[in-house]
Amino acid sequence: MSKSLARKNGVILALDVTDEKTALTVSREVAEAVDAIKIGYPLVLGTGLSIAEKLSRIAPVIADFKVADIPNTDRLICEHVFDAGCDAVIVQGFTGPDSLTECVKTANEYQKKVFVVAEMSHPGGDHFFTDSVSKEIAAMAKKSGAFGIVAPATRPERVKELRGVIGSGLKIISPGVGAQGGSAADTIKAGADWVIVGRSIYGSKNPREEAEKVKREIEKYI
Ligand code: FNU
Repeated sequence: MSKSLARKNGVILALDVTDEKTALTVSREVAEAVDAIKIGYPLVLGTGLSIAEKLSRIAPVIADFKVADIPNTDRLICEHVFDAGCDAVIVQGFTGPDSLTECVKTANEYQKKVFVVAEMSHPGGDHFFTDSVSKEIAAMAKKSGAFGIVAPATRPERVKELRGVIGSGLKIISPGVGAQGGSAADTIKAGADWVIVGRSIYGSKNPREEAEKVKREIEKYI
């Protein structure tokens, strides 16, 4: 039985390492300080999707595949993700309501979760995801019954605004802390439920210590 996401520490590890041994070692080291492990193409293409089941014994796994296709293809992808033991999947919203609805429907059948990217964290991330587009995607995520959205820790003011759009019913997970320059405390204060942290944890000499540091930075705000 795979684990289910619940907030204790407010930190999600972005595990973009590419070999299984490092992935399992880092995950075991930081397990007590994080609430979930986010995996994506780097790790899954490097090791195979079977890594998801192994990691799901350590912590809930979020599959960051930014699913962005027609409804039928999205459903097939989501089925594989959930069959592999993942607790949640990250999908794009720009493909429109029918694609998103199919992802949410599939997740509901498995009693799993969908997060919708509302706005991306990198410098070019607001080029097409303009304020109004992000808000529209967030509103669509709410309407679709998704579990939550992804919003940029590099722009806490956007996290705040998107929280205003979705209200308190949906969760916000925010990447961009550390290596991309975002502050964990500012992101949580702006309304995120979890910060997503990758390189500054798994790339450090002491991942456990780094994860604990992020956890301590936000504990008074969660
Ligand atoms: P780190 N990620 C992101 N920005 O960074 N899924 C987004 O807008 C988004 C994401 C992911 O920078 C990114 O792919 F939608 O090393 C990476 O896995 O801390 C992680 O979040 C950030 O990693």
